[in-house]
Amino acid sequence: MENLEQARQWLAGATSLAVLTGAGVSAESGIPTFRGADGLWKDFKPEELATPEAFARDPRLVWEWYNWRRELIRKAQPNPAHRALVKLEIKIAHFTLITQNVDGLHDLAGSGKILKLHGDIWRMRCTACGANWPDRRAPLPKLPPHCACGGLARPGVVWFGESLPEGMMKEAEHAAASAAVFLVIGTSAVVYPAAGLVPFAKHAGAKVIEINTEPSAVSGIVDCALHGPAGEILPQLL
Ligand code: BJW
Ligand code: ZN
Repeated sequence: MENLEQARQWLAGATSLAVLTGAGVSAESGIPTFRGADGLWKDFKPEELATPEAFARDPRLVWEWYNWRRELIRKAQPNPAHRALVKLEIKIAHFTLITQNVDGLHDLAGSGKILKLHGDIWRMRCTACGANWPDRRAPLPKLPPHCACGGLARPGVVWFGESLPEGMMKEAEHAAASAAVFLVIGTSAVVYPAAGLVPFAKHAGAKVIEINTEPSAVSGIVDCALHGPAGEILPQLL
């Protein structure tokens, strides 16, 4: 049976679905991915900027990267892939959306509960008092931004070496373990613990379907690999 038809059948029969998305799901909205040819900013790799050490060394440089990304994201709109996931949430009784993305495009498309493993680029956190607050300004008027207490503010995201938001991996694992179908979309699946959800779901018995333009680190273990842009493939699965 053709892969697309197989995936369609598994989804049509599923009452529980967990979805893991990565940067590729927002690529067709014009937001660059992290890795690959377009994934670099001024020759820095994400591993060199998305760390607490980089921020401690040069908060302004790290904020310049986030400011640039906030400006790009602010202009972006959800694409057919984000919208197809909203339709799946309406259709399937037990649905969990797990995302590594911080761009907020799943929210904008209308998805309900979203497990944001790596935080939210539209939130700030004070490195001095721990306060956290929303801020949608792009560009920011002054870099680096500060908290009302005078402390240095940082983006409300999860950097390498930092823990994910409390309890969130447990919720994601619960969803992966109880899903009949696990959809993994637009992620290179090299960043942990998020990438570990794929073998976790597979071992728990889910049918794993991948949508990606390229092979990823988990392509070898998925049950069905659909090669192409998420915005074109996902709507065909409904
Ligand atoms: C398309 C497409 C289209 C394009 N359609 N597809 C186990 C083993 C080894 C290492 C570790 C481990 N456990 C933990 C680690 C360390 C580390 C880690 O994973 N390192 C690896 C890189 C080796 N992990 C951590 O540090 C994590 N924390 C943690 O584990 O805490 C516990 C702990 C604490 C202290 C000590 C030890 C443990 C935290 C990870 C945080 C990641 N943060 C970032 C930045 C977030 C904020 C921001 O956005 O600025 O998250 S890094 C960056 O990578 C971002 C992404 O969410 C993440 C994943 O990237 P993603 O989404 O996969 O994007 P790409 O670009 O890689 O891939 C895009 C894909 O789309 C490609 O495949 C394309 O082909 C595809 N595509 N167009 C469909 N149209
Ligand atoms: Zn503060």
